[in-house]
Amino acid sequence: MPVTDTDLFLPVRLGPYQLANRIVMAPLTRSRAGAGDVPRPMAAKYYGQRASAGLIISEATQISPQGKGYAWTPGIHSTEQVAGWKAVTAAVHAKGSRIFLQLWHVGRISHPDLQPGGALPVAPSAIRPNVEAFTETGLKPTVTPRALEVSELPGIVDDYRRACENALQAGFDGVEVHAANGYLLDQFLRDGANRRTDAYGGSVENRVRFPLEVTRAAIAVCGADRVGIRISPINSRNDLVDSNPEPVFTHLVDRLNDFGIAYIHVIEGVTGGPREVEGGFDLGKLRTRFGGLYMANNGYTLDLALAARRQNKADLIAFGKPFISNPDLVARLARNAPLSAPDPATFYGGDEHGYTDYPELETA
Ligand code: 8OZ
Repeated sequence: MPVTDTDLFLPVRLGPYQLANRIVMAPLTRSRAGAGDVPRPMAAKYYGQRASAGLIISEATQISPQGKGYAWTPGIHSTEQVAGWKAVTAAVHAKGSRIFLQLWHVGRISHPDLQPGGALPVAPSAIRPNVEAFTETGLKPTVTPRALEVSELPGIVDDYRRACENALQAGFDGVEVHAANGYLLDQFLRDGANRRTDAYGGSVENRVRFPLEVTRAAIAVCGADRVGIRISPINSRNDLVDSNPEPVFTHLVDRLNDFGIAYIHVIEGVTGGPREVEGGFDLGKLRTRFGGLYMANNGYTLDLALAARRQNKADLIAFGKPFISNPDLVARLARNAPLSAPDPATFYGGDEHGYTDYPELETA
């Protein structure tokens, strides 16, 4: 039975683009890049297979060698990487979809094995996260990062700026600033990782400063209507907490609203986990403060997505894991057809198995 009486499958405006529907493929790390952190040709096949999504957000992509924190993730800082991504954006555009690049600097969620010259990972403050890093030779405990000098911050903003220029050159339709899940920008936002006593730490205004400088750089390159941001306000992923997230994220969203960016992409709850979090706050407050599009993510089913649209709680719904195992997810949702379950053993690393070989419904 086709699902009617919803606008989930109807076109919607995002900045300069008319998206085919309100369903977004969420950014998904798959750790399958080749030598030089270059996307391999199979990435073009994978993203092309999923291009019935109104919008695709690329997997998190390092803006610089320093920004890398996981084995075999792709970058957007070399000419070879730009060439690799061109095949991806061409495959997506050939199917009539749009694709934004997710800009990633991991900060302290890394390991010297993954850093240029075996350097220490960098962070707002020298506080070790209690997690393991995913290196080419397996999981390793993280080390205490080096606190960034204030004089180094403009160089990182420049790395973001160059990454945006490269993204446009590679054919991306826009960029998403990754400020979620405990990586560098989230580390600046939260007092669990940011103990700085300069202009980038302490007060809420100071902690949002660096993420806003990065967003401004992205806007300068792409235009505000082709920039989005991903946040996870009530998430403790990657050992990152805040004593009081609500004022941080309401202030951040107010400033982003002033900038006029295209969307905020909100991970509702714990990434990949429960949607309700003890000590959290009502994320609906962020939606009402923001004039652009609100993209909701985390554990959405068809029913939750239909309800979110019916109650106007979100403009766009991002699906993650269901897109791994259902390349034709939009068609399946539109028919309320069964979804196939993804195999976690093939989430990270490897070849086309578990990547481009999930069948569509007709052949399943
Ligand atoms: C899963 C595995 C590795 C990285 C995130 C980029 O949490 C990630 C990620 C997810 O945002």
